[in-house]
Parts: sequence; structure tokens; C-alpha cells
Amino acid sequence: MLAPEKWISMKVDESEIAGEIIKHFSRDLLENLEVDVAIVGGGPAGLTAARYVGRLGLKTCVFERNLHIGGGIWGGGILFPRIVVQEHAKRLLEEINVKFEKGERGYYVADSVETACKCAIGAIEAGAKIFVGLSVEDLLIREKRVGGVVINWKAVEAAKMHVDPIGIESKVVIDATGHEASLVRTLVEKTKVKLPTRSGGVEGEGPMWAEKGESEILKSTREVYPGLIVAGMAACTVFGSPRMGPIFGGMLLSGEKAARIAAKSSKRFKRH
Ligand code: 48H
Repeated sequence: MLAPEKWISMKVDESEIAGEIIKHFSRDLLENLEVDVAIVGGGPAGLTAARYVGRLGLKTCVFERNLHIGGGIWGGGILFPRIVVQEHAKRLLEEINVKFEKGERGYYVADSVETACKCAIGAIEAGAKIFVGLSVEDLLIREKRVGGVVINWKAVEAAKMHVDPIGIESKVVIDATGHEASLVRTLVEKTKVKLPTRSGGVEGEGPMWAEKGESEILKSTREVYPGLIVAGMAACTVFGSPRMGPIFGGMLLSGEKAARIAAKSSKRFKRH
């Protein structure tokens, strides 16, 4: 190890630093222009899906438009940074070493900061690549199958600059965009396709009812169009299930189920 008096006198060159950043990030982006599974949204559902997809040996990346991952986990309930899961979902916290306590009424309570960080670590260690600051603004749709996503910098979107995006090809896309369900909305808007919902469109989430919301989320986690799977809160929005407040077991279980569906669906993919 270098002594402090040695390293403080070492040369540091701004253009070299810039060069390293550009070279390494460009390489990572180039390596992910074609993936098996593109996951949109780095909240609990997307990160859990990424962990399971990665564990199944598929190449996957997550596109998160914010500079931070975690989606709605951080704020817990009304900014009390704790989340609650039920008995049947606690194994998903155990798998990523999140500490939790058993509450008085049989719920399991975890720190939301720890949960957000460890969901991300779990995904990364399973081999998923997480890109932040990148928004998905469109889908690649080929002959009645979603075959990728169209990305742009969130900063470009926020500044309303006219800058063309780039496409990322994937065998399967998971819409884990939370309450917005923005990819499914894009699909419906651009193709006029009928979804497997009551109305054939995006139903919109129902009023808060934790028990019903949690019990319906897994049923709603499904492939809504060839190559497009909906997970997490986006699944509630698409199928019109009630929201459930700060109980997160359903989000984690939904991510796990989405990964299993993605693995199966990716086998049916044929490049055009
Ligand atoms: C790139 C995007 C885009 C886009 C959105 O909101 P999330 O945490 O979603 P889930 O489903 O993982 O978890 C939902 C949970 O946090 C929640 O809100 C609950 C349980 N609510 C219950 C209630 O009653 O309110 O994460 C979605 C992520 C966010 O980080 C977005 O920034 C990101 O997706 N995102 N990223 N391109 N087009 N749209």
C-alpha cells in the first residue's frame, strides 16, 4: 500500500479520468445492446425480477430513469422508512440477507433503506446490469411480439429536447414501471391491441385494499402480449387491482414470478 505522502503527489489528469469514464460506460452499454430480458424500472419488483432472471443464467439489464434505484421502497409508509411483508414472502428478504423483526400481529418489518440496497446488490450479484438515468420511452415491436425497448437519457426527456433515442433488443421485456405501467400503456396506444383485461385496455389501479391487492398481484403478473410481462404495481394498474400501501411482499413475489415467465417466454423468441 502506498504511503499518503506518495499518493497525494501522484499525477491526476482530468482528461484521463474522463477517458476512463467514457470508455468503460460505453463498453457496458455496447455489451447490453442485445439482452435476453430487458427490465424497466428499478423498484422492488424490477430488482427482484432481475435477481431471479440473472440466477436463471439469462443476460439481463435494468433501465431505471432516476439516478437512484429502489423506486417506492425508500419512503416506507408516510416517510417512516420501514416496510412490511407477510409470512409467505419473508423468504425473499432472507435470500438477500435483509434483517427483519416479527411484529406483534405476525407481519415482518424491515428497514426500507436496507431493503432497497440489498435488492440492488442481489440483482447485481446475480449478474444483472443496472443502468440509471435512462428512461424507456418506446418499445420495439416486431410481427406481434415485443422485441426490445427504446431508451433515452432522463435528462433529455426532462429538458424536452428533441434527441433521438436508441433501441435495445431483447427476447422479453418486463414492465416494472410501478403505478404508471408506462410500457403497457405505450403498447396499447401504438398498436391498439386488446389486453387480456376486463375492458381490453389498462384498467387503472383500484382504491387501497391491502388484503385484496396483495392476493391479486400474483394473478396479475403475466405476459400481457407476446414478449411483454407486467410485474409489481404496474400489474395492479393494468388489471385494476386495489393498491395496497406499504406492504411489499406482493412486489417481491411478483418480481420472482415475472422472472419465471420471462425465462419461459424467452425460449419462444425468434429474431426477425
Ligand atoms: C425507466 C422507469 C420508467 C421508464 C418508471 O414504483 P416502483 O417502486 O414499482 P414496483 O412495482 O417495483 O413497486 C411498487 C411499490 O414501490 C409501490 O409503489 C407500492 C407497493 N405502492 C402501493 C400503494 O398503495 O401506493 O418502481 C418503479 C420504478 C421507479 O424507480 C421509476 O423511476 C421507474 O420504475 N420507471 N424507469 N423508464 N419509462 N417508468
